[in-house]
Amino acid sequence: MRKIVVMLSMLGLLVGSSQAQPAFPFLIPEQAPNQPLSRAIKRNYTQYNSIRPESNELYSQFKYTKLKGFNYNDGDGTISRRDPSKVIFENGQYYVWYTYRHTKTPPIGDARKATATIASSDWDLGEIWYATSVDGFTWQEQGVAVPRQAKPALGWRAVTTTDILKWQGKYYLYYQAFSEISGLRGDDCPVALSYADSPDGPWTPYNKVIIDNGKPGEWDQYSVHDPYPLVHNGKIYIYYKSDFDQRKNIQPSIVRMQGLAIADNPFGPFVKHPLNPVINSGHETTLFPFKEGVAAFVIKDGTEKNTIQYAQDWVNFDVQAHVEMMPVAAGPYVPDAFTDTKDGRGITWGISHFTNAAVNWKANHSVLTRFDADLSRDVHDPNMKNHFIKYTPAQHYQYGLSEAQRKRIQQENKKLVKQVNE
Ligand code: AAL
Repeated sequence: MRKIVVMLSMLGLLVGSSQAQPAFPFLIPEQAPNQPLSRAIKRNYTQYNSIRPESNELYSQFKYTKLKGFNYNDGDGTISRRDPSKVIFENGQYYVWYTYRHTKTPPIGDARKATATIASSDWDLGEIWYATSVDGFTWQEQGVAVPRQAKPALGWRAVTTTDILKWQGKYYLYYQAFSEISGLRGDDCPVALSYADSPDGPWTPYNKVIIDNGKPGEWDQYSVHDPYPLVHNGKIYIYYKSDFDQRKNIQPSIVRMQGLAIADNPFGPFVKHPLNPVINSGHETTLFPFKEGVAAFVIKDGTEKNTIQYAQDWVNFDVQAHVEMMPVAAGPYVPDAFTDTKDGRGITWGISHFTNAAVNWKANHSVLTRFDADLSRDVHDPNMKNHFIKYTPAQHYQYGLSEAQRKRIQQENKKLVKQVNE
C-alpha cells in the first residue's frame, strides 16, 4: 500500500512539473521567458543583439555590383587592383586607395623565379594607387599615391594593402612595406606610413617601421598585415592580421588571427594590446564603430569565419551574426571612422576585391568590386535581411570531388563488397 502511495505521489510530481513547465511559446517573446531554457535558446537571448536575424542590426546579406572606370587589360593578369582601404568622403567625393600592380606578365607564382619586373604574387611589385567617385559606382583612377621606394628604403619591392586615417586635419596611409620579394620567406612586411595635407597628396614617406613583427616565438613574429586604423578614446587603434603556426604535417595549415596596436599619435609608438590576438579568425581586417563599441567582419579563415562580431570595449569580441558571401578584404564607407564616436551608426556599402578574377591562375589578378549591405542603425532594408542564399547546382558542382577523393570512395566501396563476399 505504502509503495502505491509513493508511486502515485511521484506520478503527481511528474504531472505537476510538466504543468509548471509550459512549452516554448509559438510567438517568440522578446525577452527570455521565465522558464528553464536550453543552452541554445538562452544564447539566442544573451549573445546576439536580437532573437531573429532580420532585426539584428549586425546581420545582413551582401549585394555586389561591378565597378565602372577601371581597365584590366581584358583580364590578362598584367593589371591587378586589390586590398582596398576604407572609403572616405572628402571634397565632395569618395576616395579609395588600393594595391595596384601593372607588370608585363602575370605573377609567376614562385618567389625564386621573380625578378625586378616579374612579380612573385599578385601583390608583389604593387604600389598604392587611388580613385575618386561621386556615386560610389563609377570611379576615376587618379594614379599613384605611394610609389615603391628607391632601394634600399623601406618598401622598395612593394607597398601594398593600405588603409587611411584622418587625424587633426591631416591624412595618413598605413601600408605593408616589402623590402624583399613576397614569398621568399613568407609574406614579411612591416607596417609603414606616408602622410599628406590632402587626400590627393603629395604623400611623404615616413621611412620608419610603424608596427613591426613580434619577437621570435610570438604569434605575429613573421607578419603584420592589413593595418586598419580607427579613432577611439582619443587614440589611434590599428587592427591588423598575422599569419602563423604553419606546420608541414597539416594541410592547409596557416592560422590567421587579428591583433590591435594603439598609439597617441599617427607616428606611434604603437603598443600592441596585451590580450592580442583579439579576434581568433578572419583574413583581412574590416571594422567600424558601432554604438559605443566596434564591429568586425571575420571572413574566410578560422573557427569563427563568416561572422560579424562586436566588442563593446574594442577588445573583447563576440559573434553577433553568421553571414554568407562576405566581401573579401572589404573597405567600407565608414563616415564615423575618425570622429571618436560613442554612437557608431554602422555601414551600408564599400569596396572589396575578388582574387583570381579570371578564374585562371595563369592570368592571376584581382578586381575591385562594390558591395552593399544593411549594417546600419539608420537604414532598414528588409531585402538585405533574407536568411540564406540559394546557390545553383552548378555552383555546388564547382566544388565537386577530386580524382583522389573519388578513388578513396571507390576503394571503400570495394572493401565493403569484399567483406560481404568473404
Ligand atoms: C591579402 C592581405 C595582405 C597579404 C596579401 C596582400 O589578402 O591579407 O595583403 O599580405 O593578401
